[in-house]
Amino acid sequence: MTKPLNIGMIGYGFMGRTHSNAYNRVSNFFDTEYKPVLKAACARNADNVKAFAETWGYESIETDWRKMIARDDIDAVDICVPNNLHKEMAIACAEAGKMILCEKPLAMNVAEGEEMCEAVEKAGVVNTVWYNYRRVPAVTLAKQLIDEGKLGRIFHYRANFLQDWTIADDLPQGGAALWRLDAAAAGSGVTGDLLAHCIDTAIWLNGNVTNVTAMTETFVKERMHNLTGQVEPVGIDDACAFLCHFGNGSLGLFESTRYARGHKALYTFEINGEHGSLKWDLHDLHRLDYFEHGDEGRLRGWRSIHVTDGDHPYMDKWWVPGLQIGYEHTFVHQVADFLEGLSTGKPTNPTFRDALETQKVCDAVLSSAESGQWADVG
Ligand code: SOE
Repeated sequence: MTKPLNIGMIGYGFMGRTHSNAYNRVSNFFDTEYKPVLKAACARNADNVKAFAETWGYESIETDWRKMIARDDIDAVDICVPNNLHKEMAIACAEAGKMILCEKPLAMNVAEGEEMCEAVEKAGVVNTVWYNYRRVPAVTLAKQLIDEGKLGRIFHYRANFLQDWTIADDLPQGGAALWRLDAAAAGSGVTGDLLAHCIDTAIWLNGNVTNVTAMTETFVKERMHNLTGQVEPVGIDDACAFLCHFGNGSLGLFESTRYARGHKALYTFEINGEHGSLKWDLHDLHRLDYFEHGDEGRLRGWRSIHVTDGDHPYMDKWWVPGLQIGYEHTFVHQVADFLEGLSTGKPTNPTFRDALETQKVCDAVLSSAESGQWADVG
């Protein structure tokens, strides 16, 4: 007998679509006790949210998020709005006793994130943050191999997230799809938007970051603001690079930019350990490259594991061995784990508290870039 989990979605942008798709698909593939029901979608623009609700199958709409979270027929709220709205909504949801699935990054900064953690912990509500790349099967496999000790002592962690969509200097900032360029809505640029993904994965795979030294650049200094109609200074970082130490003694090197012409979403990482190394690339997301020093010398070399077999993470739930899945499935996996967590009582990682660790690194990165000094994390 399945039990309904009534979802209230706030927002209808790119992430609203990825999450709605996941709620719709999950029960076709994962056998969970709870089953999501798309109860209500909420946004200020009634026509737009109505169209969104019809496309994805939401039963009703609301134009006032406070009204939606007060509804008795909503169990869990999905916060899919710009970063500057996360805190207020999450705290109100916690006070209303709703479960929360919050889009990344957790908050605008650590201070906000702390308040959010306190609110969910005080209310005892189930919570998670959508750092979806943890649930690419190849990335989850990397986690398994590291936890089994296959790499031994880790020396280096390297990650990049490269895009090229903001190079044009006549691209406006602010409003609808362009809020990521507006510091007031996003908090930061590539640091909170893209490096946050790299940091989340890195902490998950390699443990905590202790200190950082960073540089940022804003290549286009002024852009027209869609909400004011004025040309205004750009407050976000267009590019960011940082070095760091991890608590386990390894060294980290991270770079992100929206000015790497030719790269659309090139998220890569490489980890070098005493006994082996791992490499992963989002553009080829179903492969994990693995080098094992213990292999017989004549045969030693990088092997490219096609992570599509039944004994690979999540893959027994999909098609037959050898057939790939993709980006949208990472969100399905997060919903599946969330539903499983409701049955087992096990929190779905990353919780707000886990995601606060990423926020601490982001804040340290931005503070180091500003001061020109090394910054301690947290
Ligand atoms: C930005 O372009 C963006 O959509 C991020 O906001 C997402 O978190 C990332 O996964 C892909 O790129």
